[in-house]
Amino acid sequence: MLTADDKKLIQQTWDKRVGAPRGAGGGLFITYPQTKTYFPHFDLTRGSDQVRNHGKKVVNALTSAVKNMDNLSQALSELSNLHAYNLRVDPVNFKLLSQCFQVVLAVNLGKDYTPEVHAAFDKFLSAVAAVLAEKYR
Ligand code: ZNH
Repeated sequence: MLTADDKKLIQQTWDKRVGAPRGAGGGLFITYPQTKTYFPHFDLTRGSDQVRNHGKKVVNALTSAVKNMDNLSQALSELSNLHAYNLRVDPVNFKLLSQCFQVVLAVNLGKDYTPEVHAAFDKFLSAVAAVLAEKYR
């Protein structure tokens, strides 16, 4: 469960616009190349239009998740359908992405990446991943 303090930290960090989520996508493809198999139709060259557009969509989705932390299932319900029924992304990949996200966050925040920030994002990203994966069977 996200505490009130967790939520505040996430909101504050998010508002600083650290650009973490987009770096995380690139990190995902480099660190876990198997994740590229979900994007056979993409030009995965760093900074390609497709990669940038996709990054923007994911960031927008996460921004709306940050704004709706008390209501994640509802806020992400369409995305949940998409990932479960259409894309069929193996849920393990959500963990990998969260990992990359934390690394980029740490690099961007430097000393502001406190254990509290780390823990809050861990919970938040797990909650997002749980919603995206809740319709799998
Ligand atoms: Zn995902 C898509 C979000 C994870 C894979 N995604 C997508 C989108 C969004 C998202 C917003 C768009 C939609 C539309 O268009 O409508 N994701 C997301 C999030 C997350 C994710 C938030 C977490 C956190 N994904 C993921 C992973 C993977 C994926 C991990 C694998 C690896 N996605 C995907 C795909 C797609 C998507 C494949 C489709 C693309 C195209 O465009 O085609």
